[in-house]
Amino acid sequence: MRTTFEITMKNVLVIGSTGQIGSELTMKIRREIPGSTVVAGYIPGAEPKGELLESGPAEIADVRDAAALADIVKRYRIDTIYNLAALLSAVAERKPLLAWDIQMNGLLNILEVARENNAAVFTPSSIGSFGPETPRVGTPQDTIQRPRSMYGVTKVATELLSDYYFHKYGVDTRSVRFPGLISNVTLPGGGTTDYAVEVYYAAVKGEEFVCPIAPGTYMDMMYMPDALKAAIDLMNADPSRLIHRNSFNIASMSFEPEQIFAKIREYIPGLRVRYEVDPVRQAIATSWPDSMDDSCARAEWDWKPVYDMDSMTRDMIDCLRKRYNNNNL
Ligand code: AKB
Repeated sequence: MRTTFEITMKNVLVIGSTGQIGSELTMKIRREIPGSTVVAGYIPGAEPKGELLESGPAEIADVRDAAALADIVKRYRIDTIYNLAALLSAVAERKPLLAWDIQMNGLLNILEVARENNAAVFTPSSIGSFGPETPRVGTPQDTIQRPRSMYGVTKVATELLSDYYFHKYGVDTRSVRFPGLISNVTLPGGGTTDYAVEVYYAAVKGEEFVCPIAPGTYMDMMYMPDALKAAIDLMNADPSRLIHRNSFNIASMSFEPEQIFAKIREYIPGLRVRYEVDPVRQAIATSWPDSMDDSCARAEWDWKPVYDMDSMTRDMIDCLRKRYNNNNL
């Protein structure tokens, strides 16, 4: 168990390195943590390409294959595992057994390999870990968690199992509850909050956006650079200051569809939107908090977001326009 405060992240395995978070997290650690080796873990069919492939090692790392995980962790002397393998909320509702298999059996494999090899583990939780009985506004760090979606069930169980491995075996597990993440490198797939990413792509391409979430539905959202900072800062935080571990509320902005569309129209006035509400996504969104209280993360590891809706929107449009002009959108 890590007991002293030091930046121990050196040999890192990112599982799910080609996904929305993984593709950017892998590159950020490779660039910013000197002397680090970051193994890009992927599953067949989602191979790393370009800079992600060329800038460091890559290995097939299916969370359901315990022997393969153990082999990678031993071969690269991995000290930190980012476990980003998951089916997002809307897909998990369509494939609940697969979601359970990846999110729970996969997590158990990772925690076991971490226990045997003294590695730290970051497995994200989500606003999806809350449910309709949770206080909606200023959702506290410690409160009712009775989600109705399979995604939420696996996220609560992830928090509990990760805490169990910390208390019972001393495995250094840490986690944040991510809001909907907005990014311009890799699209999310199958989440309830995806609309807040997709609308930027439609706006920059000049296409009509069909919104699956009803106006007036508030959810916590965050710009990817803040999410990556959280994932790295928490794993480097002084463990003696951590009262909580799995999992910290983190927040930066909360909005409903009309508010983000109005913000985008300040920069792209021609944005066209039509609503076609998806009942599955809407039911999930309605059961999630409107806005989380992240005071414990601020107090225990100095969490502080940089971006608000305006600075995020300017950066999103700028980055996506560059990609569009290079025929890369
Ligand atoms: C989803 O919408 O499923 C995810 C999440 C909030 O965890 N983006």
